[in-house]
Amino acid sequence: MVDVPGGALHGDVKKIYVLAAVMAVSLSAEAHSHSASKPEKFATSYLDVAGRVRHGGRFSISELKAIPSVTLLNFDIVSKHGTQRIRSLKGVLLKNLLDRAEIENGEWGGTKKMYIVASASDGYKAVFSWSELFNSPLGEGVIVGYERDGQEISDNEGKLVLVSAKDTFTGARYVKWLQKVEVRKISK
Ligand SMILES: Nc1nc2c(c(=O)[nH]1)N[C@H]1C(S)=C(S)[C@@H](COP(=O)(O)O)O[C@H]1N2
Ligand SMILES: [Mo]
Repeated sequence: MVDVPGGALHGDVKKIYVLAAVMAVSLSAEAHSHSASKPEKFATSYLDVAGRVRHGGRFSISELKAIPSVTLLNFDIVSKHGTQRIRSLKGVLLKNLLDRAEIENGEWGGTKKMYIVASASDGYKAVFSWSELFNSPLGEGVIVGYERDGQEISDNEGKLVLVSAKDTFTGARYVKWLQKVEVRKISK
């Protein structure tokens, strides 16, 4: 259990620490497993492109398939639990999608203050800076994926996902059940 620093706390205070620790552990266990019990209920079949763009809107999977695709080959989704190998993931480059939607820079240098939030239907979110996507090699590995190894991605993690294949720990920005990408700008 927890190691209370000093160890000289009064008994009741100690009990409160232990209780709080037990609650924290069970809450985080629940947070981690909420999508593990019935993952298919989070399946997504469209993507919203929103925020500071001129032509936002909702893309169905067939609309995404009409955009020139890229296929990422042989990369790993690395997490602290282990590694899953993806042999092939087909989809659309996120920066291509954003170019089509036309980011509104608003002021000189505006894009450099922008970031993109990718959100999933279970509430999971990952952030990219505009510069990472458009001014670094990392951007070539960030795709909205709709087909894995020649097949529709299973509802257990799809049908849409976002991956940043050039990350070190790819698990962190692997967004299962991708639902929305939103362009935002820091306020000052
Ligand atoms: N939508 C969504 N995507 C997510 C997660 C999540 O909870 N929800 N977990 C992330 C984490 S922490 C990791 S390591 C990878 C792989 O998670 P998995 O092993 O549960 O598939 O997916 C990532 N993508
Ligand atoms: Mo993770």
